[in-house]
Amino acid sequence: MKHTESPPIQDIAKQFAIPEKQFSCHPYGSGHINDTYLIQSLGEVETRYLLQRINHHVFKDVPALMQNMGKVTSHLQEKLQTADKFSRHFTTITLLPTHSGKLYFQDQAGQYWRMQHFVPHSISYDVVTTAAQAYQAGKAFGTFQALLKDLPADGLQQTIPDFHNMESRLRQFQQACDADPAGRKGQIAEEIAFVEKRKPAMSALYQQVKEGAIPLRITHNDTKFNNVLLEETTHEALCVIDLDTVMPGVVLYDFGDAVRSIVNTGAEDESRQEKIQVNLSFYEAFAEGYLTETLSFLTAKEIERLAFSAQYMTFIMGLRFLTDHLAGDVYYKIRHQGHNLQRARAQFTLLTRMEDLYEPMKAIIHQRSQHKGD
Ligand code: ADP
Ligand code: GN1
Ligand code: MG
Repeated sequence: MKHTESPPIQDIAKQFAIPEKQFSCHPYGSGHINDTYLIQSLGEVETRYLLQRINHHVFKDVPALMQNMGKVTSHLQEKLQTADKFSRHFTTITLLPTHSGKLYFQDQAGQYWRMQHFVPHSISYDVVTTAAQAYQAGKAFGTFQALLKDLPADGLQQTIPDFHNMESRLRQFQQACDADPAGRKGQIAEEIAFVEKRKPAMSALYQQVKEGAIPLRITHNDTKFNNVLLEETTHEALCVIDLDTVMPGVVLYDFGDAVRSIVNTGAEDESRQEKIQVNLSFYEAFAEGYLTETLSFLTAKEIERLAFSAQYMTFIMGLRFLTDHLAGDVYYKIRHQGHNLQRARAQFTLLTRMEDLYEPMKAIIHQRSQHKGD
């Protein structure tokens, strides 16, 4: 085990094959797991790159993760040259290798780093503000899945095993409750009852996955709205980013997680519960964009469970935040004491709003998938 500190960001950036000699480095983005830095060249023409420190406590096999990412980005690049994608501006992230040709650099402190090109004129948002943005996000995630559908599901390694496995997430929650290492269980009696009540319905969807009724495909597994880059003025979708968790999964995880972040009128960690509502127009726009790109290959079972997948993913995120609160905030970055509990409560409120709107949410999928024959 190495205990030395990491070198300065500037020196790490110099390990990668960027042509410029002088550049600035600034922290960037709002992710909960990795650390991102914007690298801007200081020459006449400004070029931007993103340097990321990969959290190796979360991603235990970084070389395997980077191998996945190499495979996925090459596959996407190849397909984008020939495929009939929705927009000629749609692109993929491009990794920049180190001077020795590797996709990552490991520093003297054991930290892992990677570099990618900054997609020009792009921006990402945490919260959706227009139905057009929701539609673009649907097209982007749908296209992403369509482009990956011929990559065999066993062609990639699991970067986090059992990531959206409900049985294992419930087990981790139970273990955290039993051990209660931070002495916080007493605060969350209401949330424990909330989880208990929903266990059967949530486990039933996971059971379908386990039994193979829902096919395994290559999926993204972290389809928050801020993982789509939009063109900064037109808001046309340009790229799906944050490919750390691209691995075998089911499309329901991607649809559901995207809906979780796209229909929410509040922030993911909103403390004022009345701000958390489901915007059905955003849901409809997202579903329309998504189904336009995926209806040709989704199975009837997948389509049937799309509406519920939003509840599944909102529940599992709330459960994971709550588990981390109990565990003493060991997984997600937090900005203040109780942040994970605040996030969990916001997700559970969002879930109850979705439960109230389940019928219209199902009807929208039904309407939009009418011409599907199987
Ligand atoms: P995290 O895992 O921390 O969420 P991301 O890969 O999503 O990391 O990057 C963090 C932020 O950096 C994104 O939300 C986005 O705004 C920006 N970003 C990431 N990749 C690119 C890229 N290739 N071009 C432009 N911006 C990017
Ligand atoms: C984490 O790194 P970031 O912020 O994109 C998490 C996701 C959660 C998300 C909740 C590897 O994603 O699973 O949905 O926070 N990523 C990992 O905001 O656990
Ligand atoms: Mg991200």
